[in-house]
Amino acid sequence: MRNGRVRIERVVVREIPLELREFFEISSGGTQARRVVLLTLEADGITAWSECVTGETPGYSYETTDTAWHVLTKWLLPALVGAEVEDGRELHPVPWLRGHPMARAAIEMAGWDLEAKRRGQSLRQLLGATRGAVPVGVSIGIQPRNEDLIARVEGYLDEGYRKIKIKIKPGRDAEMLGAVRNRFPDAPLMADANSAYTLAHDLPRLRAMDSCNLMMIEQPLAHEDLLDHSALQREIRTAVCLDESIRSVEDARLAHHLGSGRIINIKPGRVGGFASAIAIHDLCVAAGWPVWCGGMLESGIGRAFNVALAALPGFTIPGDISDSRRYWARDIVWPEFKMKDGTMPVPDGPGIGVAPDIERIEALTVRKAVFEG
Ligand code: OSB
Ligand code: MG
Repeated sequence: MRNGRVRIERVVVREIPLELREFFEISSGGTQARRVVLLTLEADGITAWSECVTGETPGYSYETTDTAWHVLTKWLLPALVGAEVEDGRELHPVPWLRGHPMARAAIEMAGWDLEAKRRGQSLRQLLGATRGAVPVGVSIGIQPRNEDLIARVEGYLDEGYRKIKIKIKPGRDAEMLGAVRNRFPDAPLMADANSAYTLAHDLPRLRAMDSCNLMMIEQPLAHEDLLDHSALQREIRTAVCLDESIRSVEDARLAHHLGSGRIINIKPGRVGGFASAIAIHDLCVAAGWPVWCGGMLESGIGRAFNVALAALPGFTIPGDISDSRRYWARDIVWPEFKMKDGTMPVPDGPGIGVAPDIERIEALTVRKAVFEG
């Protein structure tokens, strides 16, 4: 345990390309080649890591790899280097900067890794979470053919995943989900629309999906909407789960007040970091809403944060936290993430509890900015 103030001496942000093993399509578009932004903070002889979860296109959020790079290198990181705090979790440079929660979260979460490593604790311990393993599922991109989708669902169920999330879009929805449900009458299935529908035009389609006995339907309506989701939740039996619409604890309070769903998918990057994610978790526990931890096709570095967060007690629904092998031919951390009996073990080494493969990361780096002082 190191006491006293800690000063951020050096900060490095890098971009590395990382090829997904399989093309991943959501309603707004597809990804094969991820452009992963990694952050390291050096302080007190410790190197803390984090991953910025932005996507390549502004199809999920307005933030992208390039907007995060801009906001980090122009505003956030110059203000971070030289900063001194009592606790790494207090690193919040540039309080006047509006928006850009994913860019800000990268700093905040690196601060959690730093603080955990200073204390010789795992992220899970620093969070006060007690579970040593968390139930997990898998998210399957839109498949053009039902038989390919069914083969994947079958494979993942055989592997032991406890929730199968199927991406949908208009034209690949009710009929397709019905075919999967027919084949797997009791499987824990859900759908994620990534905002592909409107209440005004698509209620009949949404009603058709309502009869597929899904665990939930995630983010059917507009990415910033809460009002229409509230109206929709009154029209269907299936639980509505909010993803894109929840960017802060204030959004979660509104969602509870309006009844805009019954479940929240918490992604720490989307909501600005761990502190915000914990506040949303606590609010949901108090309101009786179950939560689960979503994913953004992270490398093992981002995944380590998700697994630790999901060890909090309100995360009762399996998260979108899958094996490293489900995403990558080879992950950039050691050991890789490997599910056992439908659960992901939570690393218990200091901080993120996995070791980034620094040599490989360095070799893969296509751009890098260094801040010292
Ligand atoms: O909506 O949850 C989503 C990936 C990219 C963008 C949005 C989403 C997703 C996923 C992937 O569903 C989940 C994972 O990382 O396994
Ligand atoms: Mg989603």
